Amino acid sequence: MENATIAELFDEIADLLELRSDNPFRVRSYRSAAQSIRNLSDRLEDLEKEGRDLTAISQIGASTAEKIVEILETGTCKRVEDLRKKVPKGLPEVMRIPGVGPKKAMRIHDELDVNTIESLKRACEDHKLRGLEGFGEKTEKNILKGIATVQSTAGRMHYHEAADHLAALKTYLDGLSALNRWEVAGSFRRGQDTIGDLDILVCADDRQQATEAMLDYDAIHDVISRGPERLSVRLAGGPQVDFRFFEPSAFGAALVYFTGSKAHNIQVRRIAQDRDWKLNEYGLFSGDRRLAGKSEKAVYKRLDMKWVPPELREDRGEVEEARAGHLPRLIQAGDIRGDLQCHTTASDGKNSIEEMAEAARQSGYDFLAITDHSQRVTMAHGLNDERAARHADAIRQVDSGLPRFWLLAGIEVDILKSGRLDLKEQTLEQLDWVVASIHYDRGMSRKKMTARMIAAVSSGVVHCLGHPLGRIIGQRDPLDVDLDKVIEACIAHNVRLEINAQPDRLDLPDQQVQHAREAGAKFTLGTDAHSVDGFRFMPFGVKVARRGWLRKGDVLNTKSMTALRKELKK
Ligand code: DGT
Ligand code: CA
Ligand code: CA
Ligand code: ZN
Repeated sequence: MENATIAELFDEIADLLELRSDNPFRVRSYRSAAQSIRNLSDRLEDLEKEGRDLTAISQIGASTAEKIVEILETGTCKRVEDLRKKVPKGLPEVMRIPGVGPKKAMRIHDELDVNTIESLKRACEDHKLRGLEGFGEKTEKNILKGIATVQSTAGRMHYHEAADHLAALKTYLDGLSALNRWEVAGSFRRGQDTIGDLDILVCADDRQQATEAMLDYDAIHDVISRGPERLSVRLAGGPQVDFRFFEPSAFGAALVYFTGSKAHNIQVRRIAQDRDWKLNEYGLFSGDRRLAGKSEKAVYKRLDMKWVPPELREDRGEVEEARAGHLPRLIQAGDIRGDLQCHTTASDGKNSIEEMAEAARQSGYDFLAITDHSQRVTMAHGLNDERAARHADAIRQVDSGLPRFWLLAGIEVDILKSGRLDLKEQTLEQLDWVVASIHYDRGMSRKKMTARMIAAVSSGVVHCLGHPLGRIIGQRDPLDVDLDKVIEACIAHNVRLEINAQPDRLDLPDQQVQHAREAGAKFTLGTDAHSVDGFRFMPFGVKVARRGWLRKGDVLNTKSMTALRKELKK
C-alpha cells in the first residue's frame, strides 16, 4: 500500500468530520497527518514491517499510528467506514469544490437535496442557490467556475502520486526474470503535471509467463483486460497501467509512439510521410523494409533529427529544432546546488533552522534560503518586522557554524492587495533573499492584479516572485493576470520567476516557463519545503523546468555558492 492511499483516507476522515461539524482541532490533526504522510520519503508499509515507531513521524500520534496499522492490514479503517455511513455519499466531493466548503455543502444538501457535483451544477445553472440565505448570484458563478476547475483534472492524478505508484511497481518489475526490459512511456515519461494513466512497454521471450508474473503484483486492484499484446490493470488507490509487449526490433519505435505526445507524433510522422515512408509503433518502414525501430535514437536519426528529450515532445517547436540540430541542453537534477524557498517553525514549518540546514547539507547542497512567511499570513504565524530581523540573526548565527555552506536569511513576503509589501523596505533590505508571493485577495480584476504584481516586483527589494500564478492543480485556478506584463517587469528589475516544486502547485507551469524564457526571464526553483521531507520535491520542479526548455544557466539554483553571492550583491 502506498503512502498516498493512506493519506487519502486520512483526508477523507477529515472531510467527513468537517461535514459533521466535528471539533476543528481534530479535523486539522487528520489533515496534518495526511500532509505529513504525503511528504514522507519512506513507505509506511516498509517502516511498519521493520517494526519502526510510527509516532516518531511528525504529526502522527498514537491513535493515528494505530489507524495506519489497521489500514495497512485491512485496506481501510473502522473510523472512516463508520463516518461514511453517517454522511450522504457524494457530499465530500461537493465539499471539495472551490467556493463550497463543508458548511455550504451541508446547507445545500439539507435545503436543496444536492449531493453530487452534477446536481450541484444543475442547481447553480437553475439559479436555485441564490434563494438561500447568504448565497447569491456570485456564489453560483464561483461554484460553477470551481466545478470546471475540478472537472478539468477529473480522473487524473498528480505527477508525484503516479511517481509513488511507479516507484513501487519498479521495484517489483525489476525483480522479474521473465521481463527482459521494460520502460515507462506516455505522459509520465514526458513529465506532465497530471497523469491519466501509466503506459509501460515490455520485452519478454515468453509473454504468457511474463503476464502471469506481472499479475502477481500485490498492488493490483483489478484486471481490466488481458491479451497476447497487452495487459491493462488498475492499481489499488492508483492509476490504470497499460502494459504492451514489443519485440526488441520494434522497441524504440514503440517508445516514440507511446511516449507521444500525440501532437509530437503527428509532426514526426509527417516527416516520414514526406519521404514516402511509414512510421508506426513497430518501426520506420519503406514499403516492407524496416529502416529503424530498435532504438529511439535510430528512429529520429533516420529522419535526420536529433533525439528529442521526452519532456519536450509537446509540439512546441521541438520538431523544427531537432531537424535543425539545435535542441537545448536541458537542466538536470544534478545541476541543482541549493533550494531557494523553505519554511521553519518560525512560521508554518515543522523543523527548526538547524534541522532544515542540516538536511539540505545532507542532500549535498551548497546553499539554502530560509523563507518563512510574513505577518499577513496570520494562520502560519507569519513574521512582523521585528521578528523577521531577529529570525535573520538566528539564521546567520546558524550559518556561521556551517563551513562551505550558505544559509541565506530570507523571507516569503506577502504582496498586499495594494501591491505594497507586507514588511518595511528597511527590513527587507537587510535580508539576503526576498521572495514575494500572493496568498490573499486573489479575486481582483485582471488590471488591478497586474498592477499589484508589477508594483511588488518593481519595489527594488524583491529577488524572486513566488508561485507566480497561485494555482493549485485541480483546486484553484491561476490568478487572472496579464502575465506578459509581469514577466516584462521581472526582467526589467532582475526579479526571477519561481518554479515552485510543491507537487500540487508546479507554478510557474511549464508552458509559461517556456514563454517567459523566450522573453528573457530568469528562474529559481523552490521546494517550498515545510519540513525536512519536503526537499524531496526538487526533481518535480526540475521536470517543469525541463518541460519549459530551461538550460542550466537559466536557473539560479545551479550557481556555485560564490557565484550566487556575487550575483545577489548586484
Ligand atoms: P494521459 O495518459 O492522458 O496522461 O496522456 P498520454 O500522453 O499518456 O496519453 P495516452 O495514455 O492516451 O497514450 C499514450 C501515448 O500513445 C500518447 O501520448 C501518444 C500515443 N497515442 C495514443 N493514441 C494515439 C493516436 O491515436 N495517435 C497517435 N499518433 N498517438 C497516439
Ligand atoms: Ca498515459
Ligand atoms: Ca495509456
Ligand atoms: Zn507561498
